[in-house]
Amino acid sequence: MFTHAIVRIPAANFAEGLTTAALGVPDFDLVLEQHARYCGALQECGLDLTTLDADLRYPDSTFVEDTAILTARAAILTRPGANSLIGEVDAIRGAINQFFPTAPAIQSPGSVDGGDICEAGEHFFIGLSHRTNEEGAGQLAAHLAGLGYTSSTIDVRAITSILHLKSGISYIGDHTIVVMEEMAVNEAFRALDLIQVSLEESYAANCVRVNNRVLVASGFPRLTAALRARGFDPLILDMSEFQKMDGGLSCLSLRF
Ligand code: CIR
Repeated sequence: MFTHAIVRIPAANFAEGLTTAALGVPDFDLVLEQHARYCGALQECGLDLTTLDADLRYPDSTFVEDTAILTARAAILTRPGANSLIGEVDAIRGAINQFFPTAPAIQSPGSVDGGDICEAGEHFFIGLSHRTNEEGAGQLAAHLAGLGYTSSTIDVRAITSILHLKSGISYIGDHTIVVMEEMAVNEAFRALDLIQVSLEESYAANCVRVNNRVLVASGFPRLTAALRARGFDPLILDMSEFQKMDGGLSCLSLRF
């Protein structure tokens, strides 16, 4: 069970962040509205929120997930793989240290984005992407091993439609993993129950289990129905403006 989450209000220059999506410019009023609804959903799931002020120095800083890996045993600060994001770690360190006073960090030349790290119980899948490199993955695996967790890497560099590992998979508890079609045959998931996301619904593969609910992006009826059929309780959120900046549901909070 999670009890807390850290979120950051989107900055007014949100649209200047990094993106590969060709979905148009985000409407900032709608960004704020969708973010507020997202925060409300976390509270509905029983979480206390630490809400950080908007930070104009970092247009992507509302995507707090990329700055840290929070586990039940300890936190590890990342070193994001895009230059414009690196300073975000110092900007959030104080908030994380309030809950995790000693958090080691990934060191150069290693790079890790939190979006590449998928916790699945005692095991962590570490995505090798254009943001998370082998050195960073190795450092993270060593930290996790020190905490008693196992880990393995999954190379997603050839899957051009996703930014991070978790753009394509989500572990939602109960031995169940939601997986986009391109990754469904991956041996890494053979011990888990799979919910396969169809090609047209790929964006929805980034969903988030928060206590008794699963946050799911709106507009993806097949995945929503598949979750309900397995006994999960989807909480649907409009993510249109975050999708324009390559962001998904998991990116918008650090949950612990
Ligand atoms: C970026 O490119 O870094 C942001 N525009 C999107 C980050 C999304 N983060 C995530 O999936 N964890």
